[in-house]
Amino acid sequence: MRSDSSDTSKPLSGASGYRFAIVVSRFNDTITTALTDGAQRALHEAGAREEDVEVVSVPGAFELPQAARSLAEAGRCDAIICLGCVIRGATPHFEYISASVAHGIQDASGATGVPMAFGVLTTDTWQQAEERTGGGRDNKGFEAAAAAIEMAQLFRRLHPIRPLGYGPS
Ligand code: INI
Repeated sequence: MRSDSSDTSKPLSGASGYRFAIVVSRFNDTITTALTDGAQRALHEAGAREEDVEVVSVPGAFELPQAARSLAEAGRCDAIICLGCVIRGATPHFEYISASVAHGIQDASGATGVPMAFGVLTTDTWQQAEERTGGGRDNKGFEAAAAAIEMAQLFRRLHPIRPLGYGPS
């Protein structure tokens, strides 16, 4: 078992009765579609019902925190899986987008009380992104969904009297 993430080596379970959103960016869409496939595989394996998984698409990774926060504030889900792919180019654009997405997702989760998993690849090359989006359990979308399932379960244990998808109030 890796020590830095949810354990994806064992079968996933316990996602039935929870609602999830996948927020995915269209930039580098071959990669982000493969991340989405990985996340959906994990949710399905864990028993999430298809109607309890909402997929929302946004233009680029920069927009992920905005959409995730809006979904969380609407009380639509127990956990949100944010998926994107930022590939380093010749300008500092990469640094600005990567940092703002990571901080934005963290802030959105903290402000709303809804767990959000970070499934945003930040790579130097397209090949590195492809290597992380295959059909196995090491697909980063699969891993992000596993983290989201674990956090949804944890938050329900920590806040048993709150309704599903509680907001910040
Ligand atoms: N968005 C990405 O998701 N990945 C990238 O690699 C990327 N690059 O390289 O520019 C990117 N840019 C778009 C950005 O996320 C916003 O959609 C855009 O700036 C409009 O707000």
